[in-house]
Amino acid sequence: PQTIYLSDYTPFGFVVEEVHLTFRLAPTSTRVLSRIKFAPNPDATDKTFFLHGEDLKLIAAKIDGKPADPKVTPEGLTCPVPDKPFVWEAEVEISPQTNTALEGLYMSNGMYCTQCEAEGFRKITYYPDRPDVMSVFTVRIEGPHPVLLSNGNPKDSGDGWAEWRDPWPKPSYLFALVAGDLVNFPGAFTTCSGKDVELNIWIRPGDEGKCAFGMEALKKSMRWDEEVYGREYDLDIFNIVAVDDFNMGAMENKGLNVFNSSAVLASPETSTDMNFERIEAIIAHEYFHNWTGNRITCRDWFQLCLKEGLTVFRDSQFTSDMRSAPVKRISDVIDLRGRQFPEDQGPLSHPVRPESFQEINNFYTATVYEKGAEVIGMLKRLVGDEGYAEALELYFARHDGQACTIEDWLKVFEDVTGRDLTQFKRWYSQSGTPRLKVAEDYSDGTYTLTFTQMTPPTPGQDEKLPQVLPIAVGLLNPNGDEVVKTTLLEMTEAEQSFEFHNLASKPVPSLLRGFSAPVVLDRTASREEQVFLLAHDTDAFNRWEAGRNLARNSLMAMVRDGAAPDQAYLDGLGALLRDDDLDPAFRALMLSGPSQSELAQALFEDGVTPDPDAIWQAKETMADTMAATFRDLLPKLAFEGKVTDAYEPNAEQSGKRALGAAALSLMTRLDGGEAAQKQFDKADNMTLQLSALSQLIQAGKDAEAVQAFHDQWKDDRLVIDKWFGLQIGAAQPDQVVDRAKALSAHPAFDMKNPNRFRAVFGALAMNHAGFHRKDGAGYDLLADWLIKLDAMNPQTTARMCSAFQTWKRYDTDRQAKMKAALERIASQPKLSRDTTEMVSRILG
Ligand code: HT7
Ligand code: ZN
Repeated sequence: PQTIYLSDYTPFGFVVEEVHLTFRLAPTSTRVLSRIKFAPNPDATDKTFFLHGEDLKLIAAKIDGKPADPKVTPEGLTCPVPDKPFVWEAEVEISPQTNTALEGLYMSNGMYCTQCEAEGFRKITYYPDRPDVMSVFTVRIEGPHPVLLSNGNPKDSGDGWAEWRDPWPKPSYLFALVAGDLVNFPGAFTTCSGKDVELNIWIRPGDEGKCAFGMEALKKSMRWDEEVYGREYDLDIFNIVAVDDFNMGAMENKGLNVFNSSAVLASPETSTDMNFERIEAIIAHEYFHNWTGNRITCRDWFQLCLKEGLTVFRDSQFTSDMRSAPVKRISDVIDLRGRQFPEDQGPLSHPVRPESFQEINNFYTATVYEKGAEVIGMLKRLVGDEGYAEALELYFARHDGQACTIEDWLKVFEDVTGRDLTQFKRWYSQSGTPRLKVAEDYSDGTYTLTFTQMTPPTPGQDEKLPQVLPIAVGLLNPNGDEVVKTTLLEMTEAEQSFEFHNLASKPVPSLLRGFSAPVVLDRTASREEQVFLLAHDTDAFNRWEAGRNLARNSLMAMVRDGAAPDQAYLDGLGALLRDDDLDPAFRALMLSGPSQSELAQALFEDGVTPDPDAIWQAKETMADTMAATFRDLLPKLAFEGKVTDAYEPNAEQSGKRALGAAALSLMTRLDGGEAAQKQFDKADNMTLQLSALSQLIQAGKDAEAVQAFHDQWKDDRLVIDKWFGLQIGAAQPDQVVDRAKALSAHPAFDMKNPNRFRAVFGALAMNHAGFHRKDGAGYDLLADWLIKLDAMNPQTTARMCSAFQTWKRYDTDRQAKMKAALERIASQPKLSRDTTEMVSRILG
């Protein structure tokens, strides 16, 4: 496959002044007629008229009304064109029904829908399918469907047809079309300047009861973007459509967002608190793209973090405002360490702004999204809230309607603050997670912190230069008082010292507060110090971090040396759990402990080959010990989960239920599932029902409950996804592979549906000890199914290959088995470009 380089960017030779599209819908023979006004681009030197196009049957092509003479290849066409403005017309035929890749125009449950980001529009018609070509679109849809939708505002409609016009110039990746037998859940919003906007969530009949939460989330997002970023909505209508078959969470098409149904539909009976929170965040994310992505888009796909990092950062701010800021920060860091760190520390490591790719779909990664958002968080810390607000104002004013680069983005910050961001820009070009070492000294009232930063080599980048690290630090005196409030240290050198004067005694440092930079803090703080911070730190994040460090160190010692669980950790944790003034959600997070995968990585970095079975056993022992230690406390905490008010998916109630679930999980170890069974029988919402089912599965007391759950929910596809996933995710390691095999033979398993495929095989890959079974059966099973899926859906297959990205962590036997599985995938004769690239990068 061809490699594309950032350094090769050149502008397209033509501007597109106007696009008219007509769709004559038919499942296997949709006709797409395009009429596009092109004009020579004065800023371009290469004047080749190349239009992307894939899997298209060209019926006719004309230039200025006369037959054209295009040369067609599998990637597109070239054609001689006049050296002046001209009109290109083409008619192509496509087959949405057989499009199982879910890119371009495809069908899901009889409904037509599109997914064009990143390069799906070229599967709809011939077009310069690149984000820097922006144009206004008019779309006519013809088909026997009650609902015919596209971007922008409705223009006209009649029996079996509808026309839409989007007045805002956009790149082709934001194009969308939906047609089908849908019903709407309506809403309305009046913008800050008094414009009325019609809102709709379009769904399959029967899903009307699952839209109210999404609609409220949309309105809250619209208001928040006005209030916090001064961004007003810019069309008469905003449509959201729920689709069952979808490769990712959702898509921000202008005025017509398309959502995976799991990312928008929710009801208390069928959705968990976590589902509600995720839905609120995704709706906000897609809505925020209207300004950060759509009005200001990316010049090329290397700049993806320009829209994604910023929009993730904005949706995190939104969630922090709607819910608890510390809990959101802790959850984001758990997610970053769980998904982005392994990526950045393994063979798939790439810069936030990559410099080359074969398949852009493989770069919608945790690095581009989550590390991209962290980089913006650091920038905001460095320039301050006011500087950030001013820079964003300038960004919107200067670049509205443009396709931009990271250079444009950083320039607004430089112009507003007068800072030189040359060194900061390394965050966009250097891959890998920096490691930060700390040494301390105290003499004559002066406390000195000396930091050393080092980023290990990553693929293609052997040498690393020092990066700008904003390090938020607070100092506590030995009786727990904060003697230095949170202070931002700006580290720019490989080694740098910072002094604090006039301290009566040696303080205890609270470092990297709020996780102020996405680094690994390599510090062997004493156990006493961690216990002290767990009890006293005023920074909620670092308080949690101290507990997490204690838990991790204890678990590592258990795996490595067969040590017993650390009593000091359990004592400190117990004190927090008993503190009713602390947010239950925070206490639930304190109870959760590091994941098996995180422990595997930590052991690996410590020079110990991680043994998944030993890690699993250590976690079990720790949980058993916690259950015994907190025996008296658990019923009270579990009781917190039984909120007496009517169910609300708000932060307060969901925090109590999260603490209740954590307590129930420990109680199950003591009562063999009695309390869980009671909760399961009585549950009147999915959060309680699912947490109880999870405990019953873990306790091996699940036969009846699993059947009852299935019978109750067999007609609800989103709940049945949970049913598939939980039986594998919560299973004992030795049962995981067999269960995944059995469930993949279940009549309701449908590999064409990404949600269902991920429910089974995503759960297999996520069950650490089950997937890494010594005999390699987990690896073989996943490889078998990825090979099958690749022929249908390369995008989802390639993403799921990342289950193998940590293969070099493990013992030689497991390494050999994982390598063999990867090589077997790689050797498939017709493997997609997506999967080929992923597997070869993982193999290195
Ligand atoms: N901008 C979107 C990214 C995306 C996508 C979404 C659905 C299916 C395939 C996709 N490829 C890329 C989603 C977002 O970040 O908001
Ligand atoms: Zn996004």
